[in-house]
Amino acid sequence: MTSPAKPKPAPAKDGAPGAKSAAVTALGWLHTARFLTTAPQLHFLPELDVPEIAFVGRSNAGKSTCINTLTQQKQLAFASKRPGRTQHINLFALGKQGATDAVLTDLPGYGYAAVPKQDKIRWQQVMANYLVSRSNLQGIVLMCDPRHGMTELDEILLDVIRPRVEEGLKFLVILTKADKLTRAEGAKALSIAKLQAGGGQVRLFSATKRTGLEDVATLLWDWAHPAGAPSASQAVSSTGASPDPSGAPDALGPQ
Ligand SMILES: Nc1nc2c(ncn2[C@@H]2O[C@H](COP(=O)(O)OP(=O)(O)OP(=O)(O)O)[C@@H](O)[C@H]2O)c(=O)[nH]1
Ligand SMILES: [Mg+2]
Repeated sequence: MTSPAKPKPAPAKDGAPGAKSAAVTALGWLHTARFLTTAPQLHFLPELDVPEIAFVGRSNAGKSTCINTLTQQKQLAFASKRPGRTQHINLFALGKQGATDAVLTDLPGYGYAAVPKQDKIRWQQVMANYLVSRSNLQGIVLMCDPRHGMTELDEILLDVIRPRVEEGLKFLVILTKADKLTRAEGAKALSIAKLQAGGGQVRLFSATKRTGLEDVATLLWDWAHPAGAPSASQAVSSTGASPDPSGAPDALGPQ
């Protein structure tokens, strides 16, 4: 008996014939994103058993903008010129309605100078706990503005997640705002970040020019649909954390 076929993007190599259709599948999947829930603290997050992909990085690096670009939605995640815009952990469900097969997590950024030191420390602990203990975490996307390079706080984060990456957690460094770099600066930033990423992948990305969009989308699709994994489950609805079928935010809404 054959198992039901699952949409599988062909292997994505830039320029390869399958890359385009893989990206179309991946972008279509990402476009299904809808607000799931928001939590001020870790223990308010629903337990889920679908793969979760977290976006982390310094405040203002472009995490929320990247999520909006990947999902092709203008205001799914709140982005702002003012650092510190995202202050809660916001979850977005992916997959056809009623068959959520993955979740994207937009985390508040770290390193925002105006935040009191105590709050910074508290947040670093919350985030470290999340990254270390979230059992359905499948991958981490570290957003980094290549004009600033990897900062001390990024290095701390790398140390926190290293054991999980060694155990198979997927890891991608996105060098954001690539539109602000010349081609040579981009190439240099890429090779430096590859040295620092310790086994993770690195991509240049621009929300304004859509640089790297198809490649990153395909990568995330592959993370969430590893070969041999069971097909999309009803896991989210079974936890009672089912998204509103209308796709509308709940009373709290993302922060
Ligand atoms: N030029 C350019 N600007 C970008 C890009 N991505 C994000 N930005 C801008 O960077 C600023 C911060 O973007 P956000 O997406 O809010 O950053 P964030 O990492 O979510 O910030 P916090 O929520 O504070 O952690 C906004 O003004 C965005 O328009 C990009 O690819 N190119
Ligand atoms: Mg944000």
